[in-house]
Amino acid sequence: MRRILLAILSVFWIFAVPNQACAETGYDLWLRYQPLDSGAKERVGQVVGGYFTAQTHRPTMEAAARELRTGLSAMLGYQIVQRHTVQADGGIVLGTGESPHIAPLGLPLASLGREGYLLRSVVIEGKQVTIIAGNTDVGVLYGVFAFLKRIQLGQPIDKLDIIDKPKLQLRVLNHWDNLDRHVERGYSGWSIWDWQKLPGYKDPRYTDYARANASIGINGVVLTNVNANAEVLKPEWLQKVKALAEVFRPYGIKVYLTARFSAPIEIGGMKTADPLDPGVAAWWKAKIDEIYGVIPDFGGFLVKANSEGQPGPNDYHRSHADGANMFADALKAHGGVVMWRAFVYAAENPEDRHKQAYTDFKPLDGKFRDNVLVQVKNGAIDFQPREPFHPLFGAMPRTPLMMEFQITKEYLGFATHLAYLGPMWEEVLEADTFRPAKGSTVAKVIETPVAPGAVTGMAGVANVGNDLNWSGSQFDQANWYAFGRFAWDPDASAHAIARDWAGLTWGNDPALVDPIVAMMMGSREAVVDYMTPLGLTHLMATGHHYGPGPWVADLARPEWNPVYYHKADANGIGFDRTKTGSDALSQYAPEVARLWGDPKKVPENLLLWFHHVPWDRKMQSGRTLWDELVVRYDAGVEAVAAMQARWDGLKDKVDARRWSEVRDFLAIQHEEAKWWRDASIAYFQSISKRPLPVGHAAPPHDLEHYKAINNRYAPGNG
Ligand code: GCW
Repeated sequence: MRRILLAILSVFWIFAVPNQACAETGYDLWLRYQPLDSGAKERVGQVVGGYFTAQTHRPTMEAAARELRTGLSAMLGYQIVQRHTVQADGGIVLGTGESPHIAPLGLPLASLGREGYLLRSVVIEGKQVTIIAGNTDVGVLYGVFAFLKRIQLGQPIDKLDIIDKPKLQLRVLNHWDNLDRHVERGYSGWSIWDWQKLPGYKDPRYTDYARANASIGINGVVLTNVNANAEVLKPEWLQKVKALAEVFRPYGIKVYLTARFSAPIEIGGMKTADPLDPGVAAWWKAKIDEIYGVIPDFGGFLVKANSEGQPGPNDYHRSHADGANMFADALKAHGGVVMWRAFVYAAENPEDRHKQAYTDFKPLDGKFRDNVLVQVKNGAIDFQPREPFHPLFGAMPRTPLMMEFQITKEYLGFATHLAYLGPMWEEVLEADTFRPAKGSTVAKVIETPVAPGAVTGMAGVANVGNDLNWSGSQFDQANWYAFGRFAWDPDASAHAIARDWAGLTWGNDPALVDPIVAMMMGSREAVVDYMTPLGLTHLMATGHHYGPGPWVADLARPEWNPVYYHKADANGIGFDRTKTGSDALSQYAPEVARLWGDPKKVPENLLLWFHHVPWDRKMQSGRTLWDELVVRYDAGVEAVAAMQARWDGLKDKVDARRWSEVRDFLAIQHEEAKWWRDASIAYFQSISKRPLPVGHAAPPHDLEHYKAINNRYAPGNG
């Protein structure tokens, strides 16, 4: 009888839910829960008769149960329901160690920490049962997502014995969202925070956002731009923040805000924001107490100070530590943290921009309170397609350093260029700092607490907006996904993450996953090749950074000009950062400095980052540097054409709407890759005065044509 009923139900299901395969938009991200094929349905159905938890009426446990119900029901085609006893017919048992059904099993929960989970197949009273357990409800929620992911990826679920836990404590998205919903460096529409309708209306999208984050372990969200607006700290805005916090709380996500350093002046009516002024400290303490009165689990502040015009402690001749510690002292009582950014470079400072953050922060090691994390961008300049790792990693052994990656692709072609950032992040995380010794990779540096119990973390500048597909393109979702996975495990593999994402997002067929993963894995290098090959950097157009501008030389501050970075002249090209130049290399461990300081040993992909090199220098390929540069530009363009060809081959395997969107975006990327190649070659040739190597076509226009292109309305400008 039950089977007949289920069969009827599943027919109903098919008609009730429009066939998503025809009309997917990308809204469902990697949580698509597509119907399983009949074999998988049978196998999974045997394991998941229903689910049981003794711990009801707890918001996070309910979120976990809801996700399980939604996911399994959609994949199996019939409703999965909650059982009232564990023995009903096997199935899934959710709970923490205190749950009466889990406690007696003697599971190794102690090793899971606060957020880890365990998936284990056991037999209870002759019935096969799957345990999804954690020490906290959030651990259970993460376990549910892991379990659902296994099913989506067609992995076995009948003999489970899995334990997993995050290696970093704070796994945080940084939204550069302004209060008017404009997103700085946002290429996916407006901010998803509809401030004007908050707190009255909580868009259901906030819940889907929280689900997506929780599914990859993200546990914190900074709601506001680091170029901060003090208004958000006013009481009426805190009510809006509170409403978001309430939506996120069941998903284990805390909210954070950016603190504008001059807020005591701007909204507090004070004359100064000097961090050592007792009145200023008291103002912040009162403000922080007020925030916790509204949002008891508020996470803390992210601060950009004395950088790009933002106010900060240096305005009062105080150090970054003085500034950070003032916040830290007030947050400490509530368990909050300060994420203090090391992205500083000062106007009027003639020092190589590469060196300035290290110069400022290294002497402050050991001077920060223990609830301060110094948040360091992956490289010393600014989220470029390729940068060597930031010299601060490993150089501040007494200070928690938090990695900051940029998920939104400010310098990698915005939303339309397919660039999977996994390999870029992996490259940085795997890099050996040699501090204190060989093997101290950047991943190790950020994973290892500086003292027992000290805080650790990773931040990602979000690429989420109100576009239907969240991230501006289908493939940019992969970067959000990968960020979560690396924040959970900085030693993860970009390739394995790409495989998971492709399987979840496009379907599990290897005929689909293999070519998609191949596209993804080569995509970032393609961007490097057509934008900034061989260690070149920051050659983007002014302000919006959309398209090439290597010729730009007229901006107020030297380090805003591309010519500052490439230093091309009649003799050669590249930035000398050895002893004969800016000596930025001396900020790295001697082993690293020796390797990168030797033009014969430095990897060619960083050559021009560290060396000014003659145009005729012989490269590993046997070509001259000039010829090699041209070859790289063309390789980048060809790599995009190859992605187009691969994607064309997948037409019958991908739902029509998403397929066409990707096809069109790849066509845009191909045009823009050519634009980058042509404009760059036209410009550098005007300096190198060398002919193009045989077989490489001259740019179709003269240099003036490329210089005249003006995209002043490109999105996301600061
Ligand atoms: O990359 C630069 C961006 C700015 C940004 C800044 C930062 C938020 O161009 O838009 O400001 O970095 O990271 O603070």
